[in-house]
Amino acid sequence: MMQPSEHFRTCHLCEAMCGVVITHQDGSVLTVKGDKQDPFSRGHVCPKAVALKDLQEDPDRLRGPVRRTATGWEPISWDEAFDLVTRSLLAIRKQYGGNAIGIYAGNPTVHNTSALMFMAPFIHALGARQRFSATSIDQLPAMLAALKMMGHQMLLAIPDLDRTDYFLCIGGNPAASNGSLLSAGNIMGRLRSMQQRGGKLVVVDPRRTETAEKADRHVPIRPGRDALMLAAMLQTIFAHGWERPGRLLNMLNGWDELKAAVAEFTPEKVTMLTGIPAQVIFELAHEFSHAPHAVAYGRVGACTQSLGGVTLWLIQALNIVTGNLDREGGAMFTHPAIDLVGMGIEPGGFARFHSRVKGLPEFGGEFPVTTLADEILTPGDGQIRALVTHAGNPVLSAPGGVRMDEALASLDFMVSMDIYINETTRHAHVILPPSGPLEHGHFDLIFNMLAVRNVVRYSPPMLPLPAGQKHDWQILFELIVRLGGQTRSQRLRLRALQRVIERLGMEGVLDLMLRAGPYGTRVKALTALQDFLAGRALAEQAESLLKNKAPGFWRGLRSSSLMSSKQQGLSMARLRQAPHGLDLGPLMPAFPERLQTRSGCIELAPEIYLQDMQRVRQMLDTVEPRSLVMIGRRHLRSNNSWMHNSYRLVKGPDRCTLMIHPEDAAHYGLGEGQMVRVSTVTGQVELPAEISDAMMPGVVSMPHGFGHHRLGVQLQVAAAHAGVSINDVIDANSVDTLSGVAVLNGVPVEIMALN
Ligand SMILES: Nc1nc2c(c(=O)[nH]1)N[C@H]1C(S)=C(S)[C@@H](COP(=O)(O)OP(=O)(O)OC[C@H]3O[C@@H](n4cnc5c(=O)[nH]c(N)nc54)[C@H](O)[C@@H]3O)O[C@H]1N2
Ligand SMILES: Nc1nc2c(c(=O)[nH]1)N[C@H]1C(S)=C(S)[C@@H](COP(=O)(O)OP(=O)(O)OC[C@H]3O[C@@H](n4cnc5c(=O)[nH]c(N)nc54)[C@H](O)[C@@H]3O)O[C@H]1N2
Ligand code: SF4
Ligand SMILES: [Mo]
Repeated sequence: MMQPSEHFRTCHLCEAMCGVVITHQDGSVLTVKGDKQDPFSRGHVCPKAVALKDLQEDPDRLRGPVRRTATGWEPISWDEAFDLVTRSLLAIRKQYGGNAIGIYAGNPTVHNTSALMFMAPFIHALGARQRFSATSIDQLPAMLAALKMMGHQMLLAIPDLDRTDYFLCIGGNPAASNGSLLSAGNIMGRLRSMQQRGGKLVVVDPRRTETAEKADRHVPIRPGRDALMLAAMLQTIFAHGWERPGRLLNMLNGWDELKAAVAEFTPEKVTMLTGIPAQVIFELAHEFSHAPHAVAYGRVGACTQSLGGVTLWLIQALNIVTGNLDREGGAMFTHPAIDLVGMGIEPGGFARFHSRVKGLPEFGGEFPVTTLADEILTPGDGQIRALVTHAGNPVLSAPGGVRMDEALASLDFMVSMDIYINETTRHAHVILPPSGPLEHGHFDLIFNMLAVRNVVRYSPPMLPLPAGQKHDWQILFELIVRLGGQTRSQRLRLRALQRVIERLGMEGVLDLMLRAGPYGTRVKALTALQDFLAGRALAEQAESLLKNKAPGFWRGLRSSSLMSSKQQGLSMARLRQAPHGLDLGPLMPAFPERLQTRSGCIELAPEIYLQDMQRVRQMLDTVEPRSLVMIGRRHLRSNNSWMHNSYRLVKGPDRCTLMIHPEDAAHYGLGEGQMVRVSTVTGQVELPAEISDAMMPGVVSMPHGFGHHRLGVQLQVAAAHAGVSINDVIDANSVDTLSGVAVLNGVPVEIMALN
């Protein structure tokens, strides 16, 4: 028996990047605790941290490739699996072209360093023209606003929580989610500190959430009406001369257009529609514009609704008009150690082309996942016949789950890179499972860009890669070689590059990126590597990398200097000496230097939003029947659809309930715990009622990520806490017509009490 040892790493399960200390012995985890020496999270963890053990040790987690046969799943060798996948995909590509191949990348892809790093070249090699991800059921409107206003989809403004005096939180519930597009170790503690400094937390949400309970003010709002409230706040600010853009004024386009666009939205006019008294909107506008530092922030509830696009724009407009963008205590931009914006990854694009069946706009080259089933089920040129999924569970996570199930079952070929046989992957012909969570290194390429401080940390693998297993990137790279080389010589080049990267390891690639970054020695010879990782011209880049056009790359590979600490600046060696992570300082003003717009100015009133305001204006004149509407909900002990197989997380009272206000419950004759049927145009589900005055009357709430009863799912614990899937009753046809994001909140429903 070995002595127990300690391992320090970042928990990758949500965006908060908590440092954890894991004690382990002989390959098994003994304890998982908060790492008090982590400068970012200072020992904070949530109950999900222990799930690192449960995931690593889960007997249901796949340890090797499997193939679906008529009689069940059969283990196969990696070679057989890669052969089968390559043969099937190439045959379909040859017969029908790249339009017939689709890919869906799910949320954990962005929490998995090596997968994220090699996803773009993989997509390039695959030649998939039909790309989908969780973006279109999540943060798309925030990225669209960044693209249109700041010129780059990744220039997301982060609330400077530690220095603000007023945090206006719209449609986010950090007490459950731990913060999103807002990485902040111990976010609730940080908010408490703000309140202790005399700052105010204001929560706009149809439910009095766990965050709202802690707030100085909770503003209940009718779902989907945030744009009206925001327009009225801006109108009030302009009408009273409370605007003060400060230094931003010299960097702005569109001031007058914005002012005109909100002019008719007086607080009185929006009161009926939003359910917010005019006086409250007036007070919010006054407080926000008079606070020394204020920041408005909108998350899932603000994004995934029928006015998600304009809502996220108006939130940023509010920050700008009050001078709170790019300013201490306002909404700021990070200067990350690996700067994807500075590295020149694609700024992104919107509506450059449209989806085949429904004509929905692409965003960043992707179509909304709400139309994935249409693209699979609708015959014609460009119909998807083969699908690749990576770390995604669209059967549960995307609207129209029942039809998604049908669509996936009809595919000619499907391969999933995933750790489980779940609601989605059970349709795959082959599953290629990557290494367990503690068997690979971790570096937050994305969340360092979204954090309230500039931080950086590397977590080495805690356990060696078990024999016969592969990391996400190794799976992706093998497929890059097999699918990406059109000719023999191209394949040979890619194979040679694969060997180079095998030797470098993910750590070596990260080292190069760190050294090329703003805190490194600024090795500038990485263009070929960057182009490769951005998915541009694979074989050519392999060639130029191999031809020594990237001296830094080779220097790193050849000399032991790669891991030596003599290097100046930030490197992997530096990070290895700082097992608790490094704090690189508070957020700093970034504009105009980091602005990426063509005009060099912040675009305050992009045309697409001005046009969409028509839709918001029309709402002022329509009288609509008051129907019951449904919103979503997250719980601290859950994580989307894939962590219900940890008994420690799912045990306790049933969390898949329909929350309903007592008045509504009485109206429908519903008692506590009684089964209730929820129906929409799409379908129906039945679940227990949970009566709560935290709900706004007229609004019910159901969590997502449940519905594990589906036949063939191999998740023992989850199946015993199956619940039902909200996305079985959410209409996949319902999208924000501007951005294409799914409408997951404010969904009209009918309910009926069952006996
Ligand atoms: N424990 C846990 N943590 C998670 C996750 C998880 O599943 N569980 N998921 C992770 C992921 S992928 C993400 S994207 C983040 C999400 O992070 P958050 O956005 O902070 O999380 P949600 O709980 O979805 O918060 C959305 C809130 O919007 C409210 N809402 C619904 N409709 C409306 C509306 O029309 N207007 C307004 N103003 N509010 C509305 C809901 O009541 C809810 O409180 O959390 C991440 N962290
Ligand atoms: N109604 C409603 N629907 C929603 C939401 C909502 O608020 N309401 N929220 C939406 C949001 S914000 C999101 S982000 C999406 C999430 O949607 P998805 O990303 O589609 O779903 P997840 O539940 O995150 O599924 C993650 C999958 O990744 C696998 N996995 C986990 N770790 C790894 C890994 O390291 N490598 C690989 N290869 N696989 C791994 C898991 O087994 C699981 O199959 O759901 C969305 N759906
Ligand atoms: S809040 Fe919980 S799930 Fe998120 S990083 Fe921290 S410990 Fe992990
Ligand atoms: Mo998400």
